[in-house]
Amino acid sequence: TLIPGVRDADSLRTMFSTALSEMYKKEVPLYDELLSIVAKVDDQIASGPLPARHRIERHGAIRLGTAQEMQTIARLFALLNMHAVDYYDLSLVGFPLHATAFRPLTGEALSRNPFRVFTSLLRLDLLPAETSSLAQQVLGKRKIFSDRLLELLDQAETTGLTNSEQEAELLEEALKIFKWHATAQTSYDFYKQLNSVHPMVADIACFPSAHINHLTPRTLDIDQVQEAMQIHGVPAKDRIEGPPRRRCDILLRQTSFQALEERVHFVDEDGNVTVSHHTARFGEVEQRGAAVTRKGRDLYDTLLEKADSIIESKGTAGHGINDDWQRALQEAFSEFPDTWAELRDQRLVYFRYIPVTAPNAPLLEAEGQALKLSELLDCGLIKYEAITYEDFLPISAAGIFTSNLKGFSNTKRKESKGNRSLLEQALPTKILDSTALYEQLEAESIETCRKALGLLAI
Ligand code: OOG
Ligand code: NI
Repeated sequence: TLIPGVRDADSLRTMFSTALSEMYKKEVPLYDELLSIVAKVDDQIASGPLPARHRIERHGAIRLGTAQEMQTIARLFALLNMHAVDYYDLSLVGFPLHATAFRPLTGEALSRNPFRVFTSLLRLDLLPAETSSLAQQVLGKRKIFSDRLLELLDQAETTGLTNSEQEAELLEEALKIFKWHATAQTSYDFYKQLNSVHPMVADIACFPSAHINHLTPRTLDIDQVQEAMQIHGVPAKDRIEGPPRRRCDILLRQTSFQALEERVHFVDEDGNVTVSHHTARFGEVEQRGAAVTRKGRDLYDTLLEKADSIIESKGTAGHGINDDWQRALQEAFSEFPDTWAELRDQRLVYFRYIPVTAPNAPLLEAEGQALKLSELLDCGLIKYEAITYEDFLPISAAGIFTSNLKGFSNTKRKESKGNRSLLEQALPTKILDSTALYEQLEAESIETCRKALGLLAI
C-alpha cells in the first residue's frame, strides 16, 4: 500500500544512516578506527572507481522487546523505503529471539543506498513464565519512541512530510531510539535476575532505548581487515563467519570485535544507585558476494556442515581458531564451483544481464526474433554480473551474537522451526522472501535486455 510518506525516501535513508554512523563514532571510538582501516584496505584494492553505494554502505542491528515496538519501527523504516525481508530464527542456537532485516527492495533503491537493519524481537513465549512477566512489566513501561516521533509518523502516513524541516525533525527524533543510555531503567538485582535467564533478556528489557548494538561497514577484503585489526590491537573475534575466501565471492563473510564493557548506573525503587557493567555494543565488518539460488543455498548449508565435521574429526581446538577453520572451509567448499561461468551454468547464483550497446558491438540481425540467453551471451550482445547478496545468514548471526556475550557460549544447533507468524503479527505485514526478490531482479534485467535489443523474446 502506498502512503504519502516523505519527498525522497532514498535520500532520507542515506541521511539517516549517515547520522547514525556519526552518532556511533562518538559512542564507540573503535568503530571510527575500523572505518579508517576499511577505507585504507579498500583504497589499496580498488583498481577502478567503486560503485557509488560502496563508501556509504553499512548495516546496523537493534533488539526490540515488544510487538508494539516492532510495529512502530516497521512504520519508521517504511518511510525510508526499508521493508522486512526474511525470517531469522535465533532459537536455533538457544536465543529467545527471532528477527528480520529491514532493507530497500528494488535495484534502483539498492543502488542508491542498501542500508539494512537486522532487527530482533524478544520471544516472550520462549521464556519461563516468571521471567516473561518480569520482562513485560518493565517493557510495558518504557517508551523508546518520543511523542513527537509518533506525531510525525502519523503525519507522514496521512498527509505526508512535505518540507526539509519536518524531515530533519523526523530523523532527529528517530536517532533517539538508537542512542545508548548509561543509566538502566531497572535495579541491579533485577538486571542480574534477567541476565541469569538469558543475557539478551537483560540487554533488551533493562535499558530505556533500543540502542544500536553495532554498525557494519562493507569491505572488499575481510582477511586483510581482520589482520589489520589484530595489528592495531582491535580485539577481533577469532573466527570469520560465512564461506571461505574465494575467487567468486558468494553470500557474506563477517567478523566482529568484542563488545565494550560499559559502565552502567542501575537505580532501585528507593533511588539507590549501583554502578556496574554491561556489554552492549560492538563493531563488525563484512564482505559481500553474490546472491545464491535455492540450490546454491542448499549447497552452502551442506558444505558449512561438512566443514564443521572436518573440524570435529580433526579434534583441533575447535571452531575458535580461524586458520584451522578457514582450512576446513576451503576443503569443504572445493565442491562449490568457483568461476562465474560454472556458477551460471549450474544455476547456483543470480545474475544481472546487461545489454552490450557499445558502438562496435556485433550487429543484431535478429531484431523482432526470439533468442536464447545463451545465444545472446555467445555472440556478445549480453554480458552479466553477479547480483549482490543483501541479506544475512542465521548461523553467522548466531556466531556474532554469541561472540559478543561475555561468558556465554552456545553454538550447538537445536531443532526449531521458529515462529514466523508471530513476527508477522507484530509487524503486521508479511515478511518478504529474499530469494523471490533476487529472482525478480534477474528477470527484470533480462526484460531490459530484450527491450534494448528489440527482441520478441529471450
Ligand atoms: C545481531 C547479530 C546479527 C549479523 O550481521 O549477522 C547481525 C545482534 O547482535 O543483535 O547483525
Ligand atoms: Ni551485523
